[in-house]
Amino acid sequence: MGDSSVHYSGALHWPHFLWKEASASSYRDYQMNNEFEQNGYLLHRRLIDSDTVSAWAALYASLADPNRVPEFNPVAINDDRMQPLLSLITRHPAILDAVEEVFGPNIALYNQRFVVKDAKSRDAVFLHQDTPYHIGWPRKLSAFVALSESKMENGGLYLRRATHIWGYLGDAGELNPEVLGPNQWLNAIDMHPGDVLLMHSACWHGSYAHTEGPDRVLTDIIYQPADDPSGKKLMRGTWKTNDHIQDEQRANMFIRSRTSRLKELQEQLDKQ
Ligand SMILES: O=C(O)CCC(=O)C(=O)O
Repeated sequence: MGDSSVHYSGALHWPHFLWKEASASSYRDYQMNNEFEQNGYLLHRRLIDSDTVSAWAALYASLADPNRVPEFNPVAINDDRMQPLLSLITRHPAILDAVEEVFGPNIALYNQRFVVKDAKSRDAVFLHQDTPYHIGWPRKLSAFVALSESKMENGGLYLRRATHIWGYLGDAGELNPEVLGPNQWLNAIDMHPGDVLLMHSACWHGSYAHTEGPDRVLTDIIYQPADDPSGKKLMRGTWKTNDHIQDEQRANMFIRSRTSRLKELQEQLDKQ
């Protein structure tokens, strides 16, 4: 993908002047918010204790369907039988605490699913951002909770630092890393069970092909501030909007769109 160097994730060290004036109690929030805002992501090592994550992984394995028919996005798994497990993970206090450090006390859920590299989805996922696929406001983040090892060999994620700053790019699809500057370096994220990666939805990211090792199992839980009408469920604090977009409204938002036009054109081609 035109990336010449790979930087592995690690703790960021802030210049002393940035934090020495912060009081002891505010230092942690201050640092974490800045790290997320500046980089577009934040990795929490071992946020979930090993007993809990082992239980989640065992539940996932018991529910996983080896004969699943991959959807348009082959890594995405969010069928009905996964929903109770996803809902359990989604409300874990340590994850909500981490999200609170970014978005503040009023947090809503936008979407929950697993993203998995299993026998049905071994391919790489190209460099993209998620914002064009969402409705509502762009201030959203994905919480990738590792239920398995996740590294380059088994299809791990990589991110391009500080790309979220460019916001929504006006179209959806494969992004060109050649346009990025030296501060937008590639970070291959090596995760262990219980690690949680928070990623701004506008951050450019992709994943490697699974070539060896265990199936890679991550959640992709999208949280957002509770003032966004596209939120599905309040997770913490109070709603800060009286307006809530209903599923039916969401499904019928467009009379005609780029997507509906593409479908029409495809149908015409299929008839020929
Ligand atoms: O799970 C992966 O490997 C990448 C998933 C992803 O980025 C997406 O579906 O938007």
